[in-house]
Amino acid sequence: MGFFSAIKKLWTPREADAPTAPAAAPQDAALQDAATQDAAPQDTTTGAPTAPGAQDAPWRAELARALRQSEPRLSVWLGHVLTGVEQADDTLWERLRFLFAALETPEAEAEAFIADFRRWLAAMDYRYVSDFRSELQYRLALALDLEDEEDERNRLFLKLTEGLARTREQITGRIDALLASHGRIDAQFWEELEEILIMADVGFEPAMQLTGRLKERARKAGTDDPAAFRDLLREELQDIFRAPRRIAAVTPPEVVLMIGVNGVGKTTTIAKLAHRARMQGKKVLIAAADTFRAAAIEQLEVWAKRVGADFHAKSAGSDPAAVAFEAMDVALEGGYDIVFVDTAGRLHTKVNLMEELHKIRRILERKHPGAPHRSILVIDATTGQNALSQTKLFNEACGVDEIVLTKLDGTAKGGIVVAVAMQFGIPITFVGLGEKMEDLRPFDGGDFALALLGVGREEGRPDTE
Ligand SMILES: Nc1nc2c(ncn2[C@@H]2O[C@H](COP(=O)(O)OP(=O)(O)O)[C@@H](O)[C@H]2O)c(=O)[nH]1
Ligand SMILES: [Mg+2]
Repeated sequence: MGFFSAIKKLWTPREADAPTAPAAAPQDAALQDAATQDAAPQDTTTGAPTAPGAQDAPWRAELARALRQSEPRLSVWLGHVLTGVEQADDTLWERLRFLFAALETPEAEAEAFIADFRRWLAAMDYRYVSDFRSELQYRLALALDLEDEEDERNRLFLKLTEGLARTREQITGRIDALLASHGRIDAQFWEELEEILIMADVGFEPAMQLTGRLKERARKAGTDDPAAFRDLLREELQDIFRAPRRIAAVTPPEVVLMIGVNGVGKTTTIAKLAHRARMQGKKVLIAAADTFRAAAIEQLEVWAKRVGADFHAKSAGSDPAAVAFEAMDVALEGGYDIVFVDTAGRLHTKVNLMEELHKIRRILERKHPGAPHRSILVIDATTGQNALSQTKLFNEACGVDEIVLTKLDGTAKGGIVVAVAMQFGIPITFVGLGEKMEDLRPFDGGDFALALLGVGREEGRPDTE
C-alpha cells in the first residue's frame, strides 16, 4: 500500500527485457492526447491542476513523449519530470501533476502529496532541485509503493556501499591481503582471519564462532583454495543475516515502543519511521514518553510537525507512563494506524530505567491488548562492542523484537552488525545511513553482506529467485 489509494502500475518486473516495448511504457490516452497536441498553440490559463492533455502547453507533449519512450523506472521518470526544472516552483508542481495524472492518481491525493512536499521544503528551507531531488524520489518510491523495485534497491545499495566504505577497508582490505599471502587455507590462515575479524569489531566470541562456521563450510566444499574463500564468506554472512522478521496480525493502532540508551538516535529514528509511515498513507501519532528534558520533548515535536505526524506530550518531568496512557486514548479515539512511543535512555540507575520501561509496557498493554506490538531497540554502530552489551541488557530486562542500527555511515565499526546478528538472533529491520529522512532504510541481509565485502549486487546474487 502506498500514499495513493489507486495508481496505475506502469512499472513492469525486471524480467520484461524489452525496456522500450510499448507494453512496458505509459501509453494511456492522456499521454497520447498530450503527445499529439504538439502543434497546438500555448494555453494561457496556466496554474490550475488539470488532467494532461486538457491544456496545450508544448511541454506536456514533450514530457508525455519522453515518459512514453523511456524505461519504466522511477529515477528515469523523475529525470524527465525534472528536466528544465531548477527549483521548487509552479513548473515543478505542474510537471508532478502531469506525472500523477498519467498514473491515474486520484487528484485529491496527488494534491495532498504535493502540499505535503511543499510543507516539507518550507520547513527544511530547501529550494533547489539539488537539495531535494533525492528526498522527492524517496517519497515517490514510498507513495507509489515502488521501494522494492530494482531501481530503488540499486540506489539504496549504492548508499549502503558508500556508508560501509570504512568498515570494508577494515575487513575486506585485510582479507584480500590474507588471501594473497597464503597459498592455501591452513591453520595459520584461520588464526589470522580470527584476528582480522576481532579488529573489525566483530568481537571475540562471534569471531571464533564465525571462523568455526567458515571452517566447516570449507570442509564441506572440500576446498583449501584461498580463491574460493570469498564466496564461502559471502554465503556465510548471507546466512547469518537471514534472521526471520516477526510478522504478527495487528489490530490498529499498531504500537511501536522505541528503546535504547541516550544519544543512539531514538528520536531521529522515530521521525524517520514516522515519515515512512506517512508516505505509506498511514495516520501517525508520536508520544513523547521521554520526559527527562524539555529539550527532548521539543525536538520530537519539531520532527512530528516536519513529517506531518500528530504529537502527544506532557510537560517535562511528567510520568512517562501517564504520557503513554493518554497517548493511547488519543490513538484509539482518533483512528490512528500507528503510534510511536519515544522513551528516555537514561535514568539514575539501570534498574530505574528498566522499571520505567516495564511500567510503560504494562500501561500500553492494558489500554490496547497486544501492544506494544514492536519493541524496537536502537543501537549506535559507532559504539562498537558497547552495542552488544546494550542489546543484552535491554533484551533480558524488557524484551526486544527488532533492532535498528544507526550511524552506519562513515564508521569503521560496521562489523558489529555481524556480532549482533550472530549473538541474539533478533532481526535487524532498519539501518541508519545518515541524518536525512531517507537515510533510514529496511535492512536486507543479502545486500548488506555484499556491500560489506565490496561485491556488486549482480555478481553476488546467483541464487535469487
Ligand atoms: N550520521 C548519522 N547520524 C545519526 C543517525 N541517526 C541519528 N543520528 C544523529 O545522532 C544524534 C542523536 O540522535 P537522537 O535521535 O537525538 O538520539 P536519542 O538520544 O537516542 O533520542 C543526532 O544528532 C542525530 O542526527 C544516522 O543514522 N547517521
Ligand atoms: Mg531522544
